[in-house]
Amino acid sequence: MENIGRVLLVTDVQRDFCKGGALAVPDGDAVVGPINRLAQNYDLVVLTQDWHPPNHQSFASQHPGRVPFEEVDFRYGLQTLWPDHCVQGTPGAEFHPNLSIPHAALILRKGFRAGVDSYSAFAEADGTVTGLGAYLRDREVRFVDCVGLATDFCVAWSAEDAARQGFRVRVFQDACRAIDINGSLAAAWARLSARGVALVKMG
Ligand code: VGL
Ligand code: ZN
Repeated sequence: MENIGRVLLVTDVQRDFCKGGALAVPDGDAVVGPINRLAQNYDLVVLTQDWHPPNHQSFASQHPGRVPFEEVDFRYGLQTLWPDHCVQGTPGAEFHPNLSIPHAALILRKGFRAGVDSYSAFAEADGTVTGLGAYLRDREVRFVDCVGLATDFCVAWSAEDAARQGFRVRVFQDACRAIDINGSLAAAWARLSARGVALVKMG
């Protein structure tokens, strides 16, 4: 057995975040091969899937006069508005067709409540916990390794929450790609470093 007590958390490797998708992350497809290889070293793999209803309030289309990538004040804080993406049951919400991790144990969907976004796999934007922290503790996981899309949003928020909950966290930079708007990537790295998250390379 390899990597005892360790989970690989694979964030949002979905069509809409890859080439031709509604919210394509630059070079997003490049994470698929490295993640497939890396996952073979883990007994426990958790996948997340961004999974929004068509009227999700993170969509700029739901706010007349607003455009994607603007920030607006929601009751739980500042929310970036996005193009419609990862709509439940649509092709854009499917995993990348070349993602191949048949032994993944859990697929955690997030952002499924119309009024609340959820970058983190551990808690929604309003603080509602998803249960992932308890799931990992029940399985005696102590180490969380993070990969996927996008580095500066869902990967970073999950890594930060994992560190906050006491897990030892690493982000594999070369198995992530960023959206990088308004300095979001630099800001994410700063927050992660401050939390003691290790930024590493697969090599
Ligand atoms: C994400 C923006 C909106 C992500 C999800 O997976 O990083 N970013 N929804
Ligand atoms: Zn989303």
